[in-house]
Amino acid sequence: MDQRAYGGDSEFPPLEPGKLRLYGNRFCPFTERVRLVLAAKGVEYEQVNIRLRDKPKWYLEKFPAGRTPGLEQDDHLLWESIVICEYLDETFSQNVLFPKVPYDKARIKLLVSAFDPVVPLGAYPAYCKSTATDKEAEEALLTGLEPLEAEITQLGTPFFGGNKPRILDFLVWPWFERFPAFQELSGFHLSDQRFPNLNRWMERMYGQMAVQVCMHATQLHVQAVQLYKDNKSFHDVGLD
Ligand SMILES: N[C@@H](CCC(=O)N[C@@H](CS)C(=O)NCC(=O)O)C(=O)O
Repeated sequence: MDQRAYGGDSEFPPLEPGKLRLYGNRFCPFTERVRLVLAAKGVEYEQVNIRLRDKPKWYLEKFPAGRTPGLEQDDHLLWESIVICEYLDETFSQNVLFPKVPYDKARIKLLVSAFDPVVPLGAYPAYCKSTATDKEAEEALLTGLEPLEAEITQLGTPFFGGNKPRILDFLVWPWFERFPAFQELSGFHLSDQRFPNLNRWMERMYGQMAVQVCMHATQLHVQAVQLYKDNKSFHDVGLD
């Protein structure tokens, strides 16, 4: 994943026939969802990173919405992290991550469709941009995490997926990986009183191979968040 990002005037990097390519960016949590799924399933792929504020023209031609992640293989093009994760889970049969039972699968989709507009697309970016004194942004983020604390408490299992992480663990993890950076920058933390089971879950997730392969160290997230906050380019931080 540690490739420099392609910008507006770059040439399209040729794609070999049959090769699975993930377009993303080193700090995009939605791209990380897909990387976690690929790592958990042991699927080989290449990652091409793109600059989000200076998107390559060829990227916009392939993916008019212009967001990351995007997936390309031969004449197949897919976007939207959950769609891509489900496609990959069905295409590569090893270590199935989505539940087979339709009701269980539907419930996970409901949880994620409630989580995404609140935490990933609302509270988290707002908190990233906020200051240490912005208690309102902090509370919005914490409130958005409560349904997950309720879910893991009710399940009573080590992971959302049971005895090992499965799809819900991987879909929500990228935001949790970034919380220690927030803690360092502004004291944000999940208190044990309010989030006892999510805290234990986080500790277990750090021990998972897929997480270890995909994660950045907290210091790198700290640098990326600081640059994002200052409207500066963060894509290649740590590669210099
Ligand atoms: N719902 C999308 C969200 C993807 C998303 O917002 N990606 C961000 C990067 S982390 C992006 O591409 N932002 C640039 C833009 O919206 O122009 C998904 O799940 O894939």
